[in-house]
Amino acid sequence: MLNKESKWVRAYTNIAFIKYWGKKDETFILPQNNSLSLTLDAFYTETKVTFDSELKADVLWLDHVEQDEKALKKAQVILDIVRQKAGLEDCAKIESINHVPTAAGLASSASGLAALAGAASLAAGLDLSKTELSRLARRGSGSASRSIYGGFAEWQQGTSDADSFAVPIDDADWDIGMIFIIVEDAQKEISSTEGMRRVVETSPYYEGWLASTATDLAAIKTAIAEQDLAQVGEISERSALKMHALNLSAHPPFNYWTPETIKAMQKVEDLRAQGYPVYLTMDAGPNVKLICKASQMEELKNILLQDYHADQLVLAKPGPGLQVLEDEQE
Ligand code: 2P0
Repeated sequence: MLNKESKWVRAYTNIAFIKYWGKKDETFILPQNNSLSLTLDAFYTETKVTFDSELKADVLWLDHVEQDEKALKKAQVILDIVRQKAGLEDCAKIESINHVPTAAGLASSASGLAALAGAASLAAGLDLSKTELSRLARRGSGSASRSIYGGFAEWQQGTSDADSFAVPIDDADWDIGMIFIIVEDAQKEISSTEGMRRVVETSPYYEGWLASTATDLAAIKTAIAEQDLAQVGEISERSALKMHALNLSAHPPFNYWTPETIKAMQKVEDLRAQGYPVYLTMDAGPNVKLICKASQMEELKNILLQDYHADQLVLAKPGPGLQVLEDEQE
């Protein structure tokens, strides 16, 4: 047991290069396949937890606004595990600030739940290893398991709660970056949880997804070790497009794209035709992310400014893992 410390903890978001798209167990959030992501420096969440015997219920303040019970639900899964581990009964106040460079509404459950796992365990006096933090973050949101680490991390699916966690793969201290093209900031209509469920239950292609993802994962780990951007990009693009193909093949079918998504996808092809090593990835929403050389991001941004406003373009480099901040925030 450490002292109980209410400190701000920062976690950066991550974007998957090999996607997590399906659960084996919804309660413990055990995935159907291993996934692999890059933690990025452009988006992060800072969170502080205070356990307080005076409180009558858990409360969550996000960006200085008190949230309703629905927003608290994922957070309470983590709080309850921490309380049980620490033998605590007090309710908690969670204060959380999302740092997003534009008004793009890109709040991320990955950074949010990873920061909460760090802050809640610290506030309860638990001294958790990174592996334990990754397992704890996973219970809030699968992708959060990967944001414990900087650079490339792989979430190993494991067989149970005990062995499903992320491990660091590479610090990504080489020439790789990401450009976010924000085509829309609206909330998605079909949550990741619902989308994954529908795909696992109904897509006739799901077995193909699982078999080919194992191949993609092995290939991308080799490409990362060789710092081979073209291979990393090609494999990532393939993984993202297959994930979106699963959605189209579900019953009933769904997709996250808008006409602007397709235009941005076309733009990536145009840039590639011009000789730039640029590859796309997309998640459970309409925005398109470009995997590219960090050293070419400014040049690429200048080209993209012909079609997009500056506030639609966010440049990101590899980011660090979970950090405990020593200074009082805000
Ligand atoms: C990923 N996504 O690997 C995939 C690709 C979105 C597309 O993980 O249900 O918030 O809380 O475990 O982690 C987003 O879903 O889902 C996600 P839950 P999560 O990044």
